Amino acid sequence: PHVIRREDYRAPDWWVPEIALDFDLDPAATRVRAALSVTRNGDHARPLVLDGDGLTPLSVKVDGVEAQGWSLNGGNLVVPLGGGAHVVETEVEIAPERNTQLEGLYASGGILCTQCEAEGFRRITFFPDRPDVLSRYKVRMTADKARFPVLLANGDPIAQGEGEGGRHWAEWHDPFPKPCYLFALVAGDLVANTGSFRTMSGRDVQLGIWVRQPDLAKTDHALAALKLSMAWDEKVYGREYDLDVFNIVAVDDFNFGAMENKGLNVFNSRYILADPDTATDYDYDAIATVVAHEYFHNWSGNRITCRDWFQLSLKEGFTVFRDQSFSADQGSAAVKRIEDVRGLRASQFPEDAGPLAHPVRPDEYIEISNFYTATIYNKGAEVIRMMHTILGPTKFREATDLYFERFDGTAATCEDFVACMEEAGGVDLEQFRRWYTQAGTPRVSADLAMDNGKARLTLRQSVPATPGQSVKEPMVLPLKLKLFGAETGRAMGDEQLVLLKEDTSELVFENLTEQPVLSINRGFSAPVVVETNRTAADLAFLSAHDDDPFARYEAMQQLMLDTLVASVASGGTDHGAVIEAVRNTLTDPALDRAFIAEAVVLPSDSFIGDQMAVVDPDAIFRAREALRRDLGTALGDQWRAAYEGSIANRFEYSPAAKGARRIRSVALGYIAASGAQDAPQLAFDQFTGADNMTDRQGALSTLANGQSPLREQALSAFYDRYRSNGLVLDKWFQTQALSSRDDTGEVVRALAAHPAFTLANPNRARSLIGAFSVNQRAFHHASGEGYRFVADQLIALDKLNPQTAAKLLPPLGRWKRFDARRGAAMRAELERIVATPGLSKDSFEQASKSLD
Ligand code: B3K
Ligand code: ZN
Repeated sequence: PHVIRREDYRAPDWWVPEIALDFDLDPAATRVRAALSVTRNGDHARPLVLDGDGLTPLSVKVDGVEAQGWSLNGGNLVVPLGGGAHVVETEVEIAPERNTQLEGLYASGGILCTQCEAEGFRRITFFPDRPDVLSRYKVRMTADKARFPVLLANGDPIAQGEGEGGRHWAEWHDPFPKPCYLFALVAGDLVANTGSFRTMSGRDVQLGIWVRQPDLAKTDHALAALKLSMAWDEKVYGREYDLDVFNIVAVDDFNFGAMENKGLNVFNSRYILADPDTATDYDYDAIATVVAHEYFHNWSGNRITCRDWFQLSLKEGFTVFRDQSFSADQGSAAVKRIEDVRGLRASQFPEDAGPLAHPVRPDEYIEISNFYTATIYNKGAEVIRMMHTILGPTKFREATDLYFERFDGTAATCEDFVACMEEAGGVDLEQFRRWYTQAGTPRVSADLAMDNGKARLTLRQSVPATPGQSVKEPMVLPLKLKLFGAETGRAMGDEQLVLLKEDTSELVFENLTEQPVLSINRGFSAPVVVETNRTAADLAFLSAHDDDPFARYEAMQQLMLDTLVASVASGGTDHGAVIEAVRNTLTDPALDRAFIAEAVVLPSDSFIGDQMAVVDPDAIFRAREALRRDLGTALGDQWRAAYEGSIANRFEYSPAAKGARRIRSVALGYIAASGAQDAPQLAFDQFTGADNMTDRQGALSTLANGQSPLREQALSAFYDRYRSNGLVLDKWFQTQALSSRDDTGEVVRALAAHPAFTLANPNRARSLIGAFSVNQRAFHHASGEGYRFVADQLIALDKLNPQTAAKLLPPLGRWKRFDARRGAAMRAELERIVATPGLSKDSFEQASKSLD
């Protein structure tokens, strides 16, 4: 397969300033007529090459005349042109209902919709499908009025009317030049929850969240989040919305979370639909985050787009940083930071340590869809956050103002963004740019030593080798740190921001009156792994006294991790320090419950595994369960008190109420872990009595992990109640796939044959296959059956939907982290995938790179 390299970038041979599209919509056969006004870029004699994927031209015209001499080259249309400017018209026919890849124009539950990022537009019409070709779009759609009463596209509605034979039409114009990956249209039997927003300059924008009629009652939360996002972007970044309408459509079949098409976002319905009965607090939060993310793309992505796909993090890293800051402002910033770091460690750190590691700005790819990764998104966001930390909020804002002003209406690069940071921030980011070029998670060791009333802090950094990058240069690491007195608990001086730039560096603290304890990487100021010489007592101390909530959480996690890693290694069960630290946190009246709940949860099986040279899934599981049991037993009264103290009379969606539900489900988990006789009944009563999905699913998970007969009862009651709600059925599959029971592998294999299971819907595929493959103990069952099952499913899914199949492949690629037997079994499955006839380039790239 063909490798695309960043260094090969060349400006396009032809521009397309205008395009008019005419769709005659029909699920079985849609006619697409495109008229492109093209202009030659520079002095060259190369023909116009229009990307096409699976298209057959029915007609090709140049300047109104049937064209001569065009040809097809690997699906692309090559049209020789004589002059500097022409109008090129093409006509093709496509079949949306047969499009199982969900890329291009496709059908989802009777709705016709599009997904074009990254390279889906070429499945709709012939076009230079690259993000640096910006065009003004005019779109006309004709469709059967009864089946598709609503016709939407980008920009503003211009006209609509009736046609022949029960058909009708609509025309939309988008005044903002955009790359074709931002094109969208939707046709369907939809209704809208509408609202309006007055912008900072006093314009009224009509907002619409479009869904099928039965879902209308579940759209208020998304609409409210949209309004909050619009106001937030004005206040925090000075960014105003620029069209008269902003529409969002929810569809059930979607490869990703959502898509920021100009003025017409298309969403996976799981990130729109919510009511207390069907959505958890986690879902509510995710909806607000994704709505904000897609909205923020209007500036960071649409007004300023990417020059080429290697610059993807320019829009994604920055936009994730923006949505994280937005969500932090809606509730507890500390809890939000904890959640984001937990997510980074769960998905990005393993990626950076494995065969698919790549820089935030990659150098090459086979299939760009494989690069919508945690590295591009989440590490990319951390890189922006570090620049925010280095510049400070005021200069950072000046720098983003400069960036938006200078590059508005263009396709820019990561380098353009960093240059604005340097210019407006008055800082030199030369060495900092390594964050864009070097893959791998940096490691920092921090050793604090006392001598003669002085403390000497030695910092050392290293970046591990990653595929294609064996030698690494030192990075710029912004480390926030502070010392605390071990006896008094008092801060010894202010927090400092240290920029570690060398391999090694030393800091000396003088005139210390007591033994200091080091608090470092506060707020997770750098996305690195920190190793310190702090003792269990130091960590317990910080978990009770640090004044940075993230550092406090981190100290507790490190204490738990050290304890667990030691017991995996030696089988030891010295749990006293963790129990006392958890007791302190749990009973500290000054802490909010959402924070407490995060702090007392043990690190996951896989995060414990990430600390070990060779992952032993069974030993990790045993060690973690033993600690959970001891915590549950030793603090039985405290868990009961936390549980009883957080019962609500009725559902409310507020930070305080969310915190109460969170601690309640964590407490229930520990009560069950203690082996208390009444735990299953307690969970079952919560399950049946709950007035919201958070409590119901929390109870169901607890039961699903256990052996009680109430487990079956709850699972089948849940299924019966929600059998017609796809998003909730996903939870039913997922809960079972994540179960800690011994028989999870068999249960999951049986569920794959359940009538409600299908690979055709990406959410459903992810709810079973995706969830199972992150259940470390179940997936890595010594029999190797977990690997075989996942590989079978991925081979089947690849035939339908390569993008979603390839996304689910990385867990199979982590074979180097496991013992020889498991490793060989995993490799055998990867080899089987690579050898599959007709395998997509998506899955080929992921599987073959994972074998190296
Ligand atoms: N920009 C889209 C990405 C969809 C691409 C899937 N291959 C979603 C987002 O990041 O907002
Ligand atoms: Zn995005």
